[in-house]
Amino acid sequence: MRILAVPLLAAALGVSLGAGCGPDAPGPSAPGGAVDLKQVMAQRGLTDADVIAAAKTYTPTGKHDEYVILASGGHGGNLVAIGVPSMRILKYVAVFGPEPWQGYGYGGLGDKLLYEDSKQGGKQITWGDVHHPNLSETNGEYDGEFIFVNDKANARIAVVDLKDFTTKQIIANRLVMSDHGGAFVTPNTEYVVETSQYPAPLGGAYAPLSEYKDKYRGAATFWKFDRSRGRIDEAASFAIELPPYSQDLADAGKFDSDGWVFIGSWNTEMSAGTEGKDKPPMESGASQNDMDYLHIIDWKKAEQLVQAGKTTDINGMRVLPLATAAAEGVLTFVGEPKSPHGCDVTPDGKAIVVGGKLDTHATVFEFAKVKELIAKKDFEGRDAYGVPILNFQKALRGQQEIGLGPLHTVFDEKGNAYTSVFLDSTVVKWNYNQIGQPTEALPVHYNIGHITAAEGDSASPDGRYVVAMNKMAQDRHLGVGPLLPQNFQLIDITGPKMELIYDLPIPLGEPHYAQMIKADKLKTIQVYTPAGTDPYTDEVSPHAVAAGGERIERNGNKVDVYMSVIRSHFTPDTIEVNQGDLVTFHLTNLEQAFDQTHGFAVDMYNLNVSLEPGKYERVSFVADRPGVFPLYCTEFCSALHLEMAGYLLVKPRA
Ligand code: RUQ
Ligand code: CUA
Repeated sequence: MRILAVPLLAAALGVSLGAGCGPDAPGPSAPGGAVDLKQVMAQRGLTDADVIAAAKTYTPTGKHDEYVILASGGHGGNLVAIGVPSMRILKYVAVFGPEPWQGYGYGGLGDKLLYEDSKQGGKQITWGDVHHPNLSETNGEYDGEFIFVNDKANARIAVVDLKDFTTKQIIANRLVMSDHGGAFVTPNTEYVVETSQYPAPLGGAYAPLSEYKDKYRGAATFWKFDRSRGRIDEAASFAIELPPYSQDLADAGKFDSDGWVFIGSWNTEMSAGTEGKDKPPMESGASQNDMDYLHIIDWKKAEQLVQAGKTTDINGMRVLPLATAAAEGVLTFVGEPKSPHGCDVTPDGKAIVVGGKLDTHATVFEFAKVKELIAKKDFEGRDAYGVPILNFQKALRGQQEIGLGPLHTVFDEKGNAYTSVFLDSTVVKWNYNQIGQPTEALPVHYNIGHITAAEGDSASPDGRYVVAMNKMAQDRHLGVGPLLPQNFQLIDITGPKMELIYDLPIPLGEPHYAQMIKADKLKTIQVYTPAGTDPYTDEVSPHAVAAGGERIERNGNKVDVYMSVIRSHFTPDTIEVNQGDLVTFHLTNLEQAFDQTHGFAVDMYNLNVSLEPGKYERVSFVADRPGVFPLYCTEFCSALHLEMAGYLLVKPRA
């Protein structure tokens, strides 16, 4: 770290030091409100390096960040949007769990996603374990339109629209019982790939653990993304049956390797734990083999076989059987060392980097070699399920000595790779075109998991910033009880050496993965236009009202309230119903002004929606509790916000 003399530093930062500045003469504030930098540094115990780091990250009021990180919220079940370099948290986006501020899960339109579409086996599930959010891509570049999110715990995939940062679809995978390697996209977002983690009989069937090898399976699901609708098309999707090897992270090839998907695995031992007997627990049972198998999938070939009808139907999903995938060259293996974890394709698409959790190397496969070996059917053998295996050495570009426990790798624009090293708690910089050259290690705090870089998984990374996503914070932040935040550390990678410049506590479940996109690629809307737009159809709802069209329609015990919402009143504001009526509020926020959001809550009925400008919402419920229930606006919207209220009067049954 360069140490600058204070006056020089001040000049570099453009800060006036004031007239009387000196070691024993802390001067007064300079004219124009500038402060004495040296005095502030002394008072706060800051070094020159601290101040440089601050200047690199500080983003003055009203100024915006250059990048946005979209991070998983772990088992908080949501997404986090964070500005870079300021590391200011911008938003949590509700995905798999209810969230009252966004009015998600409290009676509004989003309830269908959260409580109906996302059911697994008829069970309502209101949390998720988000691991790997992936941005939609066009020609291998983040296009800023969508982000896809997986739920490891319940094998679900969600589609979040970045136009309004709203979850638009949740799909329950009816084949597998958990996923981990999701939600990775192919270079034009043709497919969103989801791979199972813990093997189980496909389709949710029962089989005892003694039948693990025969009946338990993994699968890679290829969800077809319909860009024009902004939704996954379940009917056009398919899956490939895989051996019960605990498939892990995945990445799609690009350029030379376009049409291929690579998936790590870590349990070729097929350990199912103790099985209640004297077998070793999975921890050691699954760590016996020196090598597991990198799964190499030719998805374009798989697509052809699916179209030719070579699939079987499991729970309504077209599944390409394992034997077919193995025989037809859809699925090939190559060994990957020591409990492999991360699997990352280089920006040029020419190599695949694998980190072994118990290894000291990053292993780099050369895609051209892999492709040639497969074309020549140059196999070293087959696994117990008939899947061809390539020779490890023949497929290799090389192995880079990294340190203990390499996990994930991201890239810059100069051929550098940045690998997170779990056991060493470092970020290691190396060059994937010059394997064997010296590396640079930067200590981070502590036990880094994932890592993200500016546009770092795209075909053209930006360099600039890397963020170490550390799993622990320990002494880094003030104490808040035994459940500690995680710690994101921002690293400046523009200089000759990596520099750690900021710590951000993440007060959520462990964010497993994130992508960092150039902020100007996000084309978010400010209002729903025209007023009355249903955010789930992007069209004006047939139930929206214009001013003057408000009314209450009664049909037997059905009551439909067509209500407009505008500063600072609800029209109508008095709604009388009978106990037992099925009441539906059709709410139209007539505002078209930026940030003019209202809320709509009915006290004691667990109903609460957010009404961003122009938004249509619908709230349906049975008025089963008689009494007088205030309804009010939950979003502070004007000087007369408190007056934005009304009454729901539920007359008791005679
Ligand atoms: S992985 S534990 Cu992303 Cu490293 Cu899930
Ligand atoms: Cu509308 Cu407060």
